[in-house]
Amino acid sequence: MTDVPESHPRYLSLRTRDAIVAGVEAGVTSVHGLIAHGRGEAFDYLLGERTHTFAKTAARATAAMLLAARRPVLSINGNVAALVAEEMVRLSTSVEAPLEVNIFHASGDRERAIERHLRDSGAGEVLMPTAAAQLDYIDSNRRFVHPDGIHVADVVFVPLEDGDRCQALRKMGKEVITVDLNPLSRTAETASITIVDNVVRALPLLLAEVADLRTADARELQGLSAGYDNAAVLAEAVAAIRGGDTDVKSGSVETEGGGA
Ligand code: PTJ
Repeated sequence: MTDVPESHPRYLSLRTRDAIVAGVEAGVTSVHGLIAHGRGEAFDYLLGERTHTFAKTAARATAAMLLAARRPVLSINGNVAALVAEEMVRLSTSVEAPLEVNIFHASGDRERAIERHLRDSGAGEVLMPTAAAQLDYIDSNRRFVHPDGIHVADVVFVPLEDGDRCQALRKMGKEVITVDLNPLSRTAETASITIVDNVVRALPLLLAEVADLRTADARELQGLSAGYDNAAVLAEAVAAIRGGDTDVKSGSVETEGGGA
């Protein structure tokens, strides 16, 4: 782990890097995950390493959609397991959605390491990929799913996703929710809801939104997700990156992160 002091302006960013490196060393995260993380860091830097209003809007719609879903499933890859395993386990309990391991870079050893890591983080049952159930419209390793999980889900939460599976899941008629710091990615554009924020900030925010909506009735939940406009949220994120930061005018939600 880094010996950078807490007073360092990039402390949180460096701690998050440590978590990804530890994930690779533990066999949980792919080495490709380091590259994906670096790309995420670049976008986070451009966003000021803080949660914007558009991310809060998307997180609230996500909470509503997950709570209203008939069969929600939370998909876990190597980066998500390294960064937010405990938060994903808590989300699984609070929205009653199973956790399912699903990775892009094929490795049975890594799938089992992710499963162990989730259990060490408090998970009960963890659904694993099978050859028995496969997604349509996709050829990568992500097509292998669990017959009682992603295969039959109506809503799939897929943080840090690659575009192919997101498109395949949408073609199969499922709602897809993602967390992606890049508002221009195929995943961001294809998903039903995109939370443009660092997953380490987005998960605590999402858990708080779920707690807040826990007592909402079905009509309120339905209204929140039906009234959500992903294209508008992505346009606000792109504007923030280009310097037309809407939060500067309307007041920011949260200021956590290393700062530049
Ligand atoms: O464990 P595996 O084999 O499933 O692999 C997982 C990765 C993430 C390596 C794989 O899905 C992949 O290659 O993803 P991509 O296509 O690089 O896309 C990852 C997206 O997540 C990119 O748009 C990044 O900007 C974004 N991203 C990276 N780190 C974060 C992030 N978004 C939010 N929070 C982050 N910490």
